[in-house]
Formats: sequence, C-alpha cells, structure tokens
Amino acid sequence: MPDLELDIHLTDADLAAALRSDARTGLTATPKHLPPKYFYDARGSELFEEITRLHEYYPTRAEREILAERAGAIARRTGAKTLIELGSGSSEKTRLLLDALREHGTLASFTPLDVSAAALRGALSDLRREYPDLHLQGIVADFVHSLDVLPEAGTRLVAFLGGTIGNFTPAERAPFLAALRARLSPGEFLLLGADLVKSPAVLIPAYDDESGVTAEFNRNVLHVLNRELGAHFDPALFAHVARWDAANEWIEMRLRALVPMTVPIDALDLTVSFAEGEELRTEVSAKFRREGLTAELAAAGFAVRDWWTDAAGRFALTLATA
Ligand code: AVJ
Repeated sequence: MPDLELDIHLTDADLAAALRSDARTGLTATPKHLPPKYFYDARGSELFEEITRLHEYYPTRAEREILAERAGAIARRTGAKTLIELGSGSSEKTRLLLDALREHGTLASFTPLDVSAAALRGALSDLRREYPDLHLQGIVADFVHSLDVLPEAGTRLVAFLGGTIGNFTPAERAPFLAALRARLSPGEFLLLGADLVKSPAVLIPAYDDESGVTAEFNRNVLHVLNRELGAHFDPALFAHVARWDAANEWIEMRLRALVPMTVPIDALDLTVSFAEGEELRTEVSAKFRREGLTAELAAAGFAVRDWWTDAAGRFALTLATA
C-alpha cells in the first residue's frame, strides 16, 4: 500500500548509517556515550509508553494536566491552521490540542514528524478515523536535521512536547532553536514542553523506578546494537544508573559494566572494551528554570507569550512566538 500520508526523508538505510556512525564515535570516546534516539525501536517505544504510566514518572501527567487546562487558550491565541508536532511518537496528548484547534475552527492540517515510520503509521491510522476532515501528513525525519522539510501552509504552530528538548545539551539547543526560528515566519508559534528543576528526591525515582521499567528501557539500547550492528552485548551485565548532575541541572542515564568485558561489534569491525564499573552515558535529560529557558528562547528569536505549569509546578508549557 502506498504511503499517501507519509513523506519519508529518512530511510531505514539512513537510520542504519547514522547508528553505525554514532555508535562508532560514541563507543570509542572517553567517556563512552550514545544518543538517546536509538532507544526507540518497537520494544523501546513500548517501554517508553509504560514509563509514562509509572507513578514515579510525573512529566507526562503534568504536561497533560497543563494541556487539558490550556488547549482552548492556545487555540484562541494562535488561531493555527497547521499543527506540526516534532518527535510525535503516538501523538497521544496532542489530541487535546487537535480537539481545541478544531473547535476553534481554524485547524486544517496536522503534520506529525518522527524518526519512526512505524510509530507514525500507527498514529496516522488512528488519527484518520478520529479526525476525518483533517489533512494529515506525516514526515519521517530526524527533527534535528530536517527542519527544512516542514510544510509551509497557513499560520503554523510547532509543538515540541514531553520535555524532549531536555535531550539536547545547551550547546545543541541554541542552534536547534535558532534553526527552528529561522524556518518560521513572524507571528507563527512554538509550543514547548519543558521539565523543571526540582529536588533530586523527585527526579531520581522518575528515572529509576521501583519496578525497573526505566532500567529495561535503558538496557534496550544494547538490544538495538546487538540486532542492528551485530554487537555482542549481554544487557544483563550492565546496571542501570540514573544520576542528577547538579552543576548542569540534568539527569544522566548510564549503563555501568558489572564486570570487565570486551564486546565485538561485527558490523563495525570493532571490539569495545569496558573496565569493571565503566559507564556508558545513554541519555541527558536537562531540567529547566523559567528565566533560563526564556533567555534561551529570546536568544533564538522567540518571544515567550505564556508560561504555564501544572498545579504542583513540576513541568512547564510555554507558548512563544517567532
Ligand atoms: C522522552 C526524552 C522526554 O527525558 O524524560 C524517560 C525519556 N528517559 N525516562 C525524558 C526518558 C527515561 C524522556 N523524554
């Protein structure tokens, strides 16, 4: 069946090449690191959905609370004709926005953008049934490198939700936000979800839950390397580590080698050694403060119009204009 509703700007071959290059770079670096986008194969996406339902993992619920309360205001303030969602995944919370924009009467099209064609196909087939009058156009792309493929039509609202902006380091955020701003016209909008700095007593359990789902999610990246690159990791020999970096104000997830090991990676013609206790960094999840994020947005050319948090003040949703 042809993918009428899917523009593919990133093929499986592109993804495979990126993984080879990122794995070679990250696993031969000191300290070792991998980009978080490789968590999200089918199993990893399922585990992430499970994480969003954990009682320790508050960001999804907090953001949904804000969206439920503010979607009407967002629709009125933006009058958006086109909603674009970066890193859309299942687009579950986005329905609150779609409903409000539809009720407001301005919305004509929705463009979810994600690296996972499978996630987009699943989301689009549900959305097609739920929103038969909406023009749907999924884009398979890496949101970091593919801002130039955003559709041009109407007043656009770009939603970047879930706190995924936290996966960038500050040095990566500035050019990303500037590139996004450059793609928008004055008067168009960015809706950004950001997790806020808070006590490590709350942050750490959110990334190291009692039931071990986040640990499985973390180790899943090793299964991805085994399957995609012919690597020979034994995920059971790695401990899940979540640590709060107070200086950088970010959570780091790492995998700690429980024993010394050498791991062949067939597709890279590479063997990687781990000392006992050596850690591989798999994710940075930065947490934000209002002043800092407002200043970063301003430096990129965005003006913050609204700053909303959940009642408990854990998570922020900010509406900014280009
Ligand atoms: C999807 C990037 C927002 O950083 O909280 C959840 C991913 N990692 N648990 C986050 C994640 C561990 C999540 N983001």
